[in-house]
Amino acid sequence: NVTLTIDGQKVTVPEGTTILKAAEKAGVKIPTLCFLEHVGLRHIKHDVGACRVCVVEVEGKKDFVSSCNTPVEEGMVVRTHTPKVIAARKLNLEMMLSDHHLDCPTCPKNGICELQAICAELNVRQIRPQGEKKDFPIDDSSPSIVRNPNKCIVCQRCITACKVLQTVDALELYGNGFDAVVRPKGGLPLIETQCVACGQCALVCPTAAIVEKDDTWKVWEAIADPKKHVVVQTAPATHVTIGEAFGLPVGTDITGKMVAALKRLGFDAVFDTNWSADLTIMEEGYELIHRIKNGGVLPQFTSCSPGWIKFIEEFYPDLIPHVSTCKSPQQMLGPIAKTYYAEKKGINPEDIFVVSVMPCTAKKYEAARPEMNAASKYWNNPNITRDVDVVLTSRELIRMIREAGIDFASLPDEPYDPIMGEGTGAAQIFGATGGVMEAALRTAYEVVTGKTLPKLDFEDVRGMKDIKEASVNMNGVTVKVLVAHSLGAARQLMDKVRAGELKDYHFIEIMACPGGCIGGGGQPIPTTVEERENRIKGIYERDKKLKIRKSHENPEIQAIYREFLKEPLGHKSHQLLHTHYTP
Ligand code: HC1
Repeated sequence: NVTLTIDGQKVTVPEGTTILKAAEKAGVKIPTLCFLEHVGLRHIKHDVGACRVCVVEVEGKKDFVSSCNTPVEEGMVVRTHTPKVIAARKLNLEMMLSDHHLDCPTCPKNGICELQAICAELNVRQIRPQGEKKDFPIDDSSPSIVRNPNKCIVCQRCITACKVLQTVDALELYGNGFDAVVRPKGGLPLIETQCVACGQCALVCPTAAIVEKDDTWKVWEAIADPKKHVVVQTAPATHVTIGEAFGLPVGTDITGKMVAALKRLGFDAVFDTNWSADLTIMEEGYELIHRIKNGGVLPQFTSCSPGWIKFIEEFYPDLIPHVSTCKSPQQMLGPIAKTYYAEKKGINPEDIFVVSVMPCTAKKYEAARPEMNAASKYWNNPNITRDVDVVLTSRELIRMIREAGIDFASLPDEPYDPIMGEGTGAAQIFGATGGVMEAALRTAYEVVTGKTLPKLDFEDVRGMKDIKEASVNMNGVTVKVLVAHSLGAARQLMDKVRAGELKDYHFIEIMACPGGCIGGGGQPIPTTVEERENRIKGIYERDKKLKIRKSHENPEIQAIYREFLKEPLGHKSHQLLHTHYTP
């Protein structure tokens, strides 16, 4: 242990503790800006000391030291809030503002900008140094993410998220001093880099230097068009996250309120991606059984997380034959809306406009993939272009609800519309890491054994551990499964698959984001480790509450097989619900 004095108080902390943490223990709050305790997972920290907002005076040292990354020393005497320290912090912030555009009223982060908040907290009222305003071009080359380097304060949180958490490493620090900026590797437009569109950079960016692409205007236009029949689907993770923005506790189940809000926004029908998650389980579960019985490529990998799909295409193309051919639930609902639903309702599929509400920035990229046009091929009609026309992130839906003046927290609960509105508990847990696997096991066990599963909860695959493992005996075969979340964890598993070390495993679930979709790049900010954990709690509580908790027992899924698809992996399923990735 080390004992030091902070603002006159003696504090004893373990060796290696930073001044910032020791001060916290002494009840002293030092302001921070670039510091991030946990980038997505508890073991990934960001303490580069770049912003120098957390500086303190240490007796005997000539210069101020940044408290976030300076370890304590025996006998150290620290002063955190002397007039000199306060003035230094303010000056550091003023330097940051001196070349900033200060277009706060129209900034996408207006009201939730950490730079704005810290300036308010530290009572910054003037900008003495005057620098030349930055003049970088805005990079909107990605369908998911917009980079505005003029708003970059070089905190480098995005670099840690991309390089350490996700091991994608698409961003770099370039230049120095006033000219320093974070940019895509080699100065390329983002779309030309290895970026997988996961949006973890946008979650940690304190300003609007990296944000989701705003597509809300396309949805307003579609709703205003009387010719269009505009339907919307809501992802599993959104059921427990949208409420945060309206003051409800993190993890609150706001399903009924979200449906009510979407109806008030003017959507013609409100459907649930949970319905198509159940459909995915039918197709993916049967695919797994088929691979096991027929000597197919194993382990099978899940395919619903588009950031993960881009990651495997980019870094492990040789392993693509392991990836399930199932499209994601988002991309299953789209073509079904423009075929089965269109037929049942007698609506011209050309007039159907499908909107998704997703926790994920990569879903925008997924929907824009050229092969995601199954309805067009089904009808042989080039006027139908995409299966899913627009993807909104959770944050965009929140903005639309605010724009429409809807008092979200006091809305009544309203039900989804029939045909694609029913979702089971199995589908609900798709939103948390391990959920797709657990849902698949609930169905595969009963299909293979013909017996009722004695216990529905597969606790081993739940929770925030990076890599989880379980095995289930099905008619004498021990089915072995693995689950990983975050692409850094996925990389660990992929290296083992490549080395032939996981040959006796059958199924691997990968979700690109820490915690699964509840921690997606399009979710409400902040998305900290604590938020992720509370959202996961909300997901499993909703699963427990639902009467039907297994995908194959969903009556609307049984209906689509009876009336339209006929059987899992059948002809229509292949036309509409499956795809192939080319190595
Ligand atoms: Fe997900 Fe999925 S669970 S990928 O995380 O399979 O985004 O929520 O919608 O499609 O269902 C996301 C969430 C989501 C799909 C489903």
